[in-house]
Parts: sequence; C-alpha cells; structure tokens
Amino acid sequence: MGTRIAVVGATGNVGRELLNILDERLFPADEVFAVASRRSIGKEVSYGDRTLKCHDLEQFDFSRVDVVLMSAGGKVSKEWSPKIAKAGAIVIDNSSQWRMDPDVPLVVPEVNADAVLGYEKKRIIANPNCSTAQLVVALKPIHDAVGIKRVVVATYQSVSGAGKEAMDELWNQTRGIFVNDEPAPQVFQKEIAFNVIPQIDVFMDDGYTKEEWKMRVETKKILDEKIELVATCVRVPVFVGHSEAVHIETIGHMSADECRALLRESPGLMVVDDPKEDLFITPKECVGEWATYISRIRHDPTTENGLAFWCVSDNLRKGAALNAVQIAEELLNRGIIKPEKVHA
Ligand code: 11C
Repeated sequence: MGTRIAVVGATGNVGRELLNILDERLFPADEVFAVASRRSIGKEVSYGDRTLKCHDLEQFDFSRVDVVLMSAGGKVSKEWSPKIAKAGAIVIDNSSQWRMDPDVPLVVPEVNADAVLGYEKKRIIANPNCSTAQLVVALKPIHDAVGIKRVVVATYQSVSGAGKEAMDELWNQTRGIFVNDEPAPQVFQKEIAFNVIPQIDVFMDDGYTKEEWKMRVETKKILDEKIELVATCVRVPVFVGHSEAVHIETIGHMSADECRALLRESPGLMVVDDPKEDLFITPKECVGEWATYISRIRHDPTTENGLAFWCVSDNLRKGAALNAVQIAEELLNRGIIKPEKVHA
C-alpha cells in the first residue's frame, strides 16, 4: 500500500500548489485528500487531471492518512497539528507556529535533510518562511566551502506571499488607477499598485518587522547559529516570485568566479549569470519553477571576503509547497513513513 496524504488548506495559494507539486513529482500516494475549513466544503480543487472535493477539517478522520501537508495558518495549525499527530500522521506545517519550537525540526532538504529525524518528538516538521527557504539553499554551499560570518539581505517580495486577497488587491488597485476607481488598501498597510512597502508582517519592539526577524532566526536554526543576518523585507507589486539582494561576508576567501562555479553544481540552484549577455533572472521568469535562481554574482569590494548576488525563487513553490513535498519525500526515502503501520 502506498502513502496516504491529506492537504489541509487545500483551497489556498499554497494548498493548490501542494496538490500540483504532488502530481508533478509523481509522489507515490495511494490517496490524496483535500481538506479545508467548513466554508470550503463542496469546493473542488485540481490534483493533476483529477478533481478532489474538499473535506471538512472538523469532520475528517486523520487516522486515515500518513502525512498531512498543512497550510492553513498558525492559528489552525496550533489547534490541529497536535490532534493530527495524536491520530498517527506526521504533520508538515507551512505556518510559523512551530518553527522555533526546539522539539520541532525546521527543514530545507538541500540544507539540513537529516533534521527530519527529529520529527519523533511531536510528529510535526516545520517548513520555513518563503524568504528564508530560498536564501539558505544559496548560502549552504558557500558556508560549507569557506564559512559565512555575516549576511545582509534586502528582499523584494511578491504579494502572493500574503495570500489570494493580496493578489486581488494588487490587481484591483492597478486596474483602478486606469479607470479612476482605486480601492483603498485592505490587506496591505499602504497602496501596493505602482509602489513598494517596507513592511512585511508586524513591527517588533526593536524596529524590525517579524518577517525580518524570521529570516534571521530561521537561518540560524536551519544553517548555523553562528551566522549573523540582518534583513530589510519589502513588498513589491509582483504577483509571484520573491527576489533578494544578498551581501555576505565569508571567513575564508572565495572569488566571484569560484562562487559561480560552486553554485552551478549545488542542489536546488540554477545559476543564470552573464552580464555581457544581459543574462540574469527576474521573478516573472521563475514562476512555476522548482529551482532557486542565482544571478549577478560579484565581489563586494567594501570588505576583503565579500560576495554579493541576486536570488530569485517562486515563493509558493520552493518557499512553501515544493519544500513541504521535498520533506515528505525525505520521510519516504528514509522509510519513516510506514503506511502499513497506520493502516493495519
Ligand atoms: C510573505 N513570507 O511573503 C511571507 C509569507 O511565515 O510563513 C509567509 C509567512 C510565513 O508575506
């Protein structure tokens, strides 16, 4: 018998991508269930060429599945992940609810795949924030080669990170400008059409936003506690695809050419970088892709061991759904998912 999977939050941006990616990657699932809140009962979602009807979260019997891919926000995850784990399934959660819990592994398979073994304590594995996931995939090979001391990153994050309503807000405001009927901001703090907003998530006491804090603490947990990181996270009027301007200070020296050659060979990365040919990647070009794209690798002349680069990825994929499915693949490859135990 193959694995049985439930996708919770199946009608959301990430939920739909989870179903697409399970299908695209031919995840060996015997059954896939779409689960959502009561208001989505009866709604249908696509899973490859099949159509799944949404089950009600409150009524669904989670002892029927081995793995639950959860993308329903922190509040739902706080209540439901422990209940689902108790029913015997392993939860792979996309929210920020469990990421910094010492008993929950925070996993990006290209970086710390072995950490999945820590699932045992709570039967919950956390998926990082989208802006962290793509960054650590790029940092890992450099850290392994010469050590990273410090990272300074500025993000250019698409509106899809804030959900479907945020995408509608960008669309309606953009259209509204041309027909003189601009809706007031509701999802974002300020107008997003033809603008950029230097606030993602709430402000904290130290003046940083929670998104900026997440990038720092999650990078430390996934990659190395010793790495210092400071971020400025900015929302831009792009539908899908997060971009990052990354500056790093390394312990040992690495030239830009060495960095380019190293990243070309590293898992999860695609290097598109030739300024003479105007070769670099923009977020629009990475939509629907699995890879994290790296462009504009160069030496940072303000410090002896400095590198700068541009990092772009589909935030709904590597930043969320793809990473979650990769974690499920790790569980399969390591024999941690044992369907016969659950369904005997
Ligand atoms: C955004 N990064 O772009 C956020 C979305 O902690 O999982 C994901 C928030 C999170 O708005």
